[in-house]
Amino acid sequence: QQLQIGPQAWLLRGLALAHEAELLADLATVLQQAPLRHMVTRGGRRMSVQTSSCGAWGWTSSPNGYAYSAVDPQSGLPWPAMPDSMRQLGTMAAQAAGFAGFAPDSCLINQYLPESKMGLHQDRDESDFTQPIVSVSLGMSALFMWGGLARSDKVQTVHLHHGDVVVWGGQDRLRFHGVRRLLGPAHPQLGPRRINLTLRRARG
Ligand code: MD5
Ligand code: FE
Repeated sequence: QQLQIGPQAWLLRGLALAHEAELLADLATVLQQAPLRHMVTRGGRRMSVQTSSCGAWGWTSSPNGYAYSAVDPQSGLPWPAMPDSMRQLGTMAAQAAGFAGFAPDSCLINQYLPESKMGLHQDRDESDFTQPIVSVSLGMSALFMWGGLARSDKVQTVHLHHGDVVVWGGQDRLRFHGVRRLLGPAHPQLGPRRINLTLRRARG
């Protein structure tokens, strides 16, 4: 099932379900090498979401600002390689939404617990806004906020469930968005949490 949520944004319901077992196994391997941690925002506040990354570039946040880094600042080591399961799902989902040739070089992993949320923001730390972003939801459902190009624009709410994939690019690439809260029961496999994989082209 495909739902168009903007001129160049698509919600691909359940697209990740066929790859669930491999995604979850690969995720566990990545998180053993680069554990989830609370980063601190530019404003000095601890994020309620826990994050890690894999791929050539990982998104980092600190009071010095937001940046893509080739190394995990916590270990000093390169981020774990991006598993094929994540890379291929990103390329395939982008293709299905009309963005052929998407080759992600970064996968941000966000873990939400029932009390976590993510305020309204734009993703603008990447070097090329013509590249789309692919988001994969796993675990508990979430109430997602989907706004416009100005922070004050009206916000739509979208429910995201385990296995849903969202692709947004083109004129929708810089929309404000966030996660208001988690919804419903704990997930049978993942428990009382939600994991979001955000596949991006960070550089070049
Ligand atoms: C998440 N993550 O669920 C969210 C949403 C982030 C982040 O926003 O920067 O780590 S992934 C989001 C998403 C879905 C659909 C549209 C848009 C973003 N968007 O218009 O930007 O952890
Ligand atoms: Fe975002």
